[in-house]
Amino acid sequence: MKRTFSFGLWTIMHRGGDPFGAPTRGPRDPLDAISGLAAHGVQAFELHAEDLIPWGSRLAERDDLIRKARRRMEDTGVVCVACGSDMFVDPVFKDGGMVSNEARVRSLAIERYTAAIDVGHLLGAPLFNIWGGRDGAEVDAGRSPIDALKRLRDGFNALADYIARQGYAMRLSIEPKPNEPRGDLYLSTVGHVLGFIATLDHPERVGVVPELAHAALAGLNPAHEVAHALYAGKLFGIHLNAQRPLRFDQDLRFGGANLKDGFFVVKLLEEEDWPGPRTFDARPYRTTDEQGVWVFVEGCIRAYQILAEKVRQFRDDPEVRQILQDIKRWDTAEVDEAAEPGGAPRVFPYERLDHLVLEILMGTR
Ligand code: GLO
Ligand code: MG
Repeated sequence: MKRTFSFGLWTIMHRGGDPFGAPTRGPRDPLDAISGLAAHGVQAFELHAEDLIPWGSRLAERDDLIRKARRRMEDTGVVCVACGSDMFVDPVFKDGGMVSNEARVRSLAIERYTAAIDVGHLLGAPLFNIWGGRDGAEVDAGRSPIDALKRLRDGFNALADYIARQGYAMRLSIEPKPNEPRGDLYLSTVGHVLGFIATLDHPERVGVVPELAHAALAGLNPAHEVAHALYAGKLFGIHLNAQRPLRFDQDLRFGGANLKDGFFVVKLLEEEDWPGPRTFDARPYRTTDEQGVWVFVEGCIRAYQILAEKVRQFRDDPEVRQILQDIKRWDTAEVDEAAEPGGAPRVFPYERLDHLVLEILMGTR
């Protein structure tokens, strides 16, 4: 299977600013970002509509930018695999978009999402992915979380309706995150999102886009998060990156931390033959300059390829195979019957198996 690698346009357009400091890199034009991706072996991108079209642009300006982007995509062969909308920068969404306590702002959020859905459609995006940005709270006294969920339900129903009415060939997805920039976000993990989707009018139209860093923010096992989405037939996309658990959202380069987590996520995607684009949503370090951004891009891709190679090595390793076969053998009635009198507990060779993972990852085997 040929893999599609993809990046959020916002990742390579990111200027290195953080809550404590001003940008360290100059601005990057989105069209140049597309060409740059193509030049560095990337086949696809995701974007927020606003990465390409500043909010408030007139229709003629929008059409012009879309025309230019489409031409750039044709010239480079790079495709758009998902679109979303920036619902976090504009102060009007300071209390959230779809969950805001102001009805006016909730309508504005839907207006903005539908405008972005149009942009995604015009760019040929098969997915509209929503990370709610500020759909959360610090002050639970200010809004019942049940009301928040009902507002989210109404919002997602309205967007799914809009896509259907327009006849767009586009699915919807939700990207969970437990916190940041709000103290707590309502759609926090894959599990929360799967439960929530079941309450929508058309659950079949909506899926999940897990992000490794977001799972780690919640102290969860990213591979298990991805597994839940796969098991439910809801893995509509994935955001690959790295993150030390339980900290601020670090969005590290894929492979930049928690190699084992990365390995088990890649193992899952490869073994399940998941056909979707491998999208990287990380940020070059603040210390990286404009050129270094491409080192970041190549690093993400290379990390995936190396881990995919390690997955193959793990699968073909004779000792690993023997251990896995033994474990499987014990899962049969015959072996159970032959168990020692008194039913002594089985000893599983997980110590060795886990060490073999380390040897394979370290390249010492
Ligand atoms: C932030 C998210 C964000 C989303 C993007 C999707 O933590 O990961 O980057 O992926 O807004 O449109
Ligand atoms: Mg993301």
